Amino acid sequence: MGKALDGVRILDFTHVQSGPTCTQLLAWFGADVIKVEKAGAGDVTRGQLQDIPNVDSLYFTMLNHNKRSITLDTKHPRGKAVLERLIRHCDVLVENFAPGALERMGFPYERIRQLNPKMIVASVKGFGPGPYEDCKVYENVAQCAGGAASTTGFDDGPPLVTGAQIGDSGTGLHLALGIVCALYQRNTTGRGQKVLAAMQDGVLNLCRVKLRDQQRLARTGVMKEYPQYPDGRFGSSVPRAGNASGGGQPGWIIKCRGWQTDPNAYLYFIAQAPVWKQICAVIGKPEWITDPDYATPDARLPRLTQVFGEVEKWTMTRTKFEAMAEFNKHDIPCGPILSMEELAAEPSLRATGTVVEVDHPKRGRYLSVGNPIKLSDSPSEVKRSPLLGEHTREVLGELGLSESEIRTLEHEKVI
Ligand code: CAO
Repeated sequence: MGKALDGVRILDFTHVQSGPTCTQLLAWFGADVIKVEKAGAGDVTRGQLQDIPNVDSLYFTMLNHNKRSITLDTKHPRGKAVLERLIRHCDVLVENFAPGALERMGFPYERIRQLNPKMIVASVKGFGPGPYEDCKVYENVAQCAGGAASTTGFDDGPPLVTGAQIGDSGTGLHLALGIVCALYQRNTTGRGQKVLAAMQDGVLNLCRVKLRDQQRLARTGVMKEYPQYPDGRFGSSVPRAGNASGGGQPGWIIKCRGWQTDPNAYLYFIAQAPVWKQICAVIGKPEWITDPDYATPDARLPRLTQVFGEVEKWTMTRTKFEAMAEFNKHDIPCGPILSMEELAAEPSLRATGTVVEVDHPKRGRYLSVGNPIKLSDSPSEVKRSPLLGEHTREVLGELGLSESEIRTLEHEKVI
């Protein structure tokens, strides 16, 4: 059995994080991803946050698995000629340049379409059409502009960005879906099209529950599952909710044994209504099962602080894993706060390929994430990222360039 995207050729003009996550996903599913990098320089992340001098950084290696790398100066006339061949050769062009860069290079969409009407041209930009469409954007700008930061953190503190790269990797995921849809539609239309995933839009899409809450707040003036209720005040926009669950079942992060010295000795606990009796029994508050102040979800809403306080008294005498094991026996939903150290060592994640060890000729073995999406008939195999220009000659040969043409390009530093 081949791979899901066998035969799909991607001209990968992406750099930094958002675009590379998209093309890495497509490569994991079997597409031939040809990453085009600036001659002599390469993707800027190769040299950023290096942990080993002069060796491709983990930043780069973990975002560019299963790709081939060619170097090409696409502003040089001879480089442009090679790029034209690449456009004819590939199915999809993916880019996340600053707005207008592709046009300045001489390759607006119309020109690409002329060269290859079947080509899908997929872009990540910071913003969609509107007042900010010309702005450069990085991860945290998108988190702030997409509604994540204003709703993250505690009510008495400043907005917070989150560690999950929802602006970059999140938008890369959105773009990958757009590309696969456009490829699917091309099967019937025979035509390519443009695909745009704006980072602000992607973040807002992931923050949709907060847009839901904005409308609830506007209508009712209060959100009873938020920690501000009943003692705090609500303003006109959705406040930061601390660790509240954001769903119909209240939750909070509570301390477990060792929290004084271990920053991750915590558990996320959910006071799920269907298991309220079990919760009361486990934490030693059987009277709450019938007490009208605690017996129903609505009665508990103004008393969530007391509820979580009592649960915490119980969890503080156990490790997060002991507490989880006990709660799980009674179907009570909860989850330990896992550190990166714990995740890196977790055998079940290694077994499923979600965390993989990869060999690299210059850095040796390193740890990476593997494909988080599992297809039963198209399993992903994670291959190391390419060295800068490792496949230039190979790809130019496939494009039909002769040895003397390739030497000329080398001589003129176009590749
Ligand atoms: N040969 C010759 N020139 C090349 C080239 C190649 N192979 N590849 C890229 N270039 C040129 C581009 O044409 C561009 O030139 P001009 O500025 O003259 O048009 C130049 O390199 C730099 O491109 P850039 O503006 O995209 O890069 P930057 O470092 O200044 O900005 C970023 C980076 C990420 C802010 C910007 O690309 C951006 O906003 N992208 C869209 C949003 C996005 O994806 N952000 C997430 C990034 S990850 O946090």
